[in-house]
Amino acid sequence: MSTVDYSQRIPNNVDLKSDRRLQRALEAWQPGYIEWWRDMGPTDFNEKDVYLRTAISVEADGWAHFDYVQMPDYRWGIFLEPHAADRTIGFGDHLGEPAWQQVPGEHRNALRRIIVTQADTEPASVEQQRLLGHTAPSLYDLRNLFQVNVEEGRHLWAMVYLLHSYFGRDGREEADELLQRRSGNPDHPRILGTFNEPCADWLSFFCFTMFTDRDGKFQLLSLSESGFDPLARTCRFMLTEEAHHMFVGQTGVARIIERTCALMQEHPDRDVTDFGAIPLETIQHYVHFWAASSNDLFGGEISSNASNFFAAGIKGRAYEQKKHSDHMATDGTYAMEVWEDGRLNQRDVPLRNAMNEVLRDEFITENEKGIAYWNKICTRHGIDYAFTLPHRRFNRKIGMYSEGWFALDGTPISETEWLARVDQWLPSQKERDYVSSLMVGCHEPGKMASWIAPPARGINGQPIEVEYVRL
Ligand code: BYC
Ligand code: FE
Ligand code: FE
Repeated sequence: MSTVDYSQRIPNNVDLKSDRRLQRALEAWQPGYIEWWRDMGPTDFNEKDVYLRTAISVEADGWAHFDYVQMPDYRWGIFLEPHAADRTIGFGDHLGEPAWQQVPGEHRNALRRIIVTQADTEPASVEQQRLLGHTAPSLYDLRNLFQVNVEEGRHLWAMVYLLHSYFGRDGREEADELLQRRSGNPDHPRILGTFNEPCADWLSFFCFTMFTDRDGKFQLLSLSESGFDPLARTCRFMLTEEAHHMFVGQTGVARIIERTCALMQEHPDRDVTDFGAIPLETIQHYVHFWAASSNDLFGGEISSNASNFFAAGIKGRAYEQKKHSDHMATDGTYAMEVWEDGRLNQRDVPLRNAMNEVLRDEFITENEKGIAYWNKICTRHGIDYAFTLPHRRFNRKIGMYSEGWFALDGTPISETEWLARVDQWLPSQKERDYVSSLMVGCHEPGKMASWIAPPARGINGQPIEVEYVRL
């Protein structure tokens, strides 16, 4: 079961051919997907050969195969981690009961909503990134962009498989809708805020894969614990692909910092913009924007939805089994600074209602590690600069802190003060213009744009100079 059957129109390890109805439904959805990819994916590169990895098994060791592929021919498929026969529900009110192999009627709507929300982000990100190919800083980066794009496409397939298999007619309707919403379209937008934000330059792209894909990681971790077994197994395999997306973000920003610091060290009296590099402050401002927007993706701090999802056993905490011992979470509380009547008050919130905040904590802790790694680059070059994350209250659009104004360090401020200082915190128009002026494609094998250092190594043990995309 762990080997993927590539003889089928839809590659899979779920023995799709034994379920004719489902196979036909998915094959009927497939042309719409390809049409969407051709319209809304990296349109101008569909005829190019790209050095891509494709999943060929779900085993941890050696699941990937690398070869040159034209993206519309990528073998998008359905891969679930193997089924564990005696798996039980690991948290919430159904703790210890056998995991569900079918959707329980009473949780059907909640599950569908979660799956649709997860699904919606995948094509949204491809839409957001669709024009970046033209301005890639190297062929190495161009290839990584496309790798991320095809895998986000596969993540959509993973969720559509669940909708088609387990949700009948309304699942099929939702699957169709997923190809109709459009990132940033005011009349028919994607569901979650961050996925409607423009991602038009590579600094944004690297911040997006650093922070927004990391939200993906933590949402997938919490869904991997789900009592609905097919969802858990699907998400576990998606996580293996997610690691590369965050690598792209973490190392992408690191290479920009590396380039800037090297120039600052070499030319202490000059401005790095003289050399077409990006000032550290500008990078920091982009970090503020994308980290804050990605904080929103965890939802409200106090959430009855989150409590219901946990109680129902459909969405757990990250590493629920490994890290936690009380899987009921009925007695615990979470100490939180609650924003009410224009003031922050310390309150103990019932733990189940704070599950979004618990997950956001994990996210922030991991982001801090990424920031520390970037700061080592500054130190290594003797540059006195330290990147920081914005406080979780900063620039929020979702949750209770969206009702106030908060400085970078989380201090409540007035709207007037916010307006006076926002350009010191978020990318100003001038900074955006400068960054976008640097966005010219650098498409010669082995060459890098002026604002980014080369990667430490190439893809799959290959040299950096390989023609990763044949243009
Ligand atoms: N923007 O109780 P609340 C990824 C809505 S990323 C707009 O606060 P809840 C990827 C919420 O839906 C991972 N609306 O939140 C990354 C609710 O709406 P309704 C994606 C938002 O429900 C990069 C209302 O506000 N996966 O995979 O506990 C590239 C109040 O709800 C936002 C998931 O998100 C927002 N930011 O939880 C590619 C997992 N936040 O019902 C891919 C599935 C909240 O009042 N989703 N709202 O109309 C969930 O588990 C939950 O829906 C959320 C929010 C975590 C999103
Ligand atoms: Fe994804
Ligand atoms: Fe991703």
